[in-house]
Amino acid sequence: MLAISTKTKSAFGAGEWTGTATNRERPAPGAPYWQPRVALLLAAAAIGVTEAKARDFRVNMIPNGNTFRCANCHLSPGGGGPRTPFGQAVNARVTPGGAQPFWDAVLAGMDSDGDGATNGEELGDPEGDGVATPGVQVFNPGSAASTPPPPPPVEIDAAAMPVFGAAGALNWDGGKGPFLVWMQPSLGSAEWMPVLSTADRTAHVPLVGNHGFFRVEDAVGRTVIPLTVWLSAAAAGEAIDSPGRGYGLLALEGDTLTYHIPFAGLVDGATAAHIHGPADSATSAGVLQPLEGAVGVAGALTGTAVITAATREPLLAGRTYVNIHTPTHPGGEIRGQVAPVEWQAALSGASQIEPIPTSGTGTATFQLLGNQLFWSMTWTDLSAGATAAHIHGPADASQSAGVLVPLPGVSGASGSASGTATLTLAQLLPFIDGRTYVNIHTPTHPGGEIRGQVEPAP
Ligand SMILES: [Ca+2]
Ligand SMILES: [Ca+2]
Repeated sequence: MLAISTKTKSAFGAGEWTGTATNRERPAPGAPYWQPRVALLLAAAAIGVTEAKARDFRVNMIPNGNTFRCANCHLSPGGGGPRTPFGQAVNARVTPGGAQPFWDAVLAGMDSDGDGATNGEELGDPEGDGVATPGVQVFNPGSAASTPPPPPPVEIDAAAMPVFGAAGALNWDGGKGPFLVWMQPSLGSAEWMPVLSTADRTAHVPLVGNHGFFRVEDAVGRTVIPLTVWLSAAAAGEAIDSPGRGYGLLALEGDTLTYHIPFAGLVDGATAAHIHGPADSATSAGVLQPLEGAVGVAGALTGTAVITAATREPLLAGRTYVNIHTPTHPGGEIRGQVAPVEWQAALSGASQIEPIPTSGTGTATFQLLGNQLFWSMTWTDLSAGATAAHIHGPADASQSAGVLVPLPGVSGASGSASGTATLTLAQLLPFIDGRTYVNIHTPTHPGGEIRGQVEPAP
């Protein structure tokens, strides 16, 4: 009796190349044709095992590989032969018959078949971490004929845009993200300025000048960091008597800084404007970057500049300021500290000046636009229900200070709260200087159970 059996992994295509050939009846003498027939079967089985192993275990090494099986990588749905573009990309990452892992974020981020959807999006694992998103429809990353439908267009819900002081909360639907928010600096201008990039479908945006004109672009792989500046004569010096003011947006993409900073009320026509630094709000420093548009008693600083690392670092840390100079006030008639829009604080008992043993933790996030502060906070496992929460300052991480900005609505041992506050200059400047902290108070620890210094978000 002769048996031919091919062992396969459980993932092996069911029945494919698997089987047993048994010679039950020996042909009668004079008809010995069975031997070459069995030899042929043996050869077929051997080839089958080699090729099928190369294919089939790889099917299981990509997320949802079983949906299209061999057709992910081969033009022939049964496998073998010429490879699809995705199959070529896989082939370039493995040795013949090798079992090394090849699915990762890089392969997931490629669009091998050029149909506009990444391999990861088609296979339901956009991040390429090997964990497929449950319940998503799977498409073939090797075939442009199999492709996800385009995402619905982005629609901004302007009617629902709440406006708080100098800023608004923009909401939109549709698209697939990440998104790039644009602003038209002046009505009638053809120019648009990038504001920020985000994976969310909501953003706090500045309302500078006399109108707000925004658009949202979908599926943009750009990183734009928003910054804000709020200028006043009071910030330039106590001795300066001027109704001058300004409010603007700066956006940093790589080393390219775009800015639009309307100003008004100067007692004299502006002669120059610069970004100065590194300096906190109480000190002065030299020029890091001249700004265009310093003309007249009212106008707008508008332009684009390529900045150096020596400017970028303090800019992102809140350690630069914009100064507008006039003949009457050559040292600067109005001044404003440039601040990142995004801030955060991580709260713990260990961060209290006298460390508090507690399992309570919390996080706070902030968006600062001009003098408008949006805050959002979550906390868990406090020893008792929270009685109050505040931003305290001015103080560094080793100091205590009085209440600077109340954060109302914080109660319970765990929970979340959010709100917005319009800051005075005395509240705004220590915040940008990094000299404030969030404190949550409980009956057990009335002086504060968990605390965290407010810092620019990374
Ligand atoms: Ca694709
Ligand atoms: Ca495809």
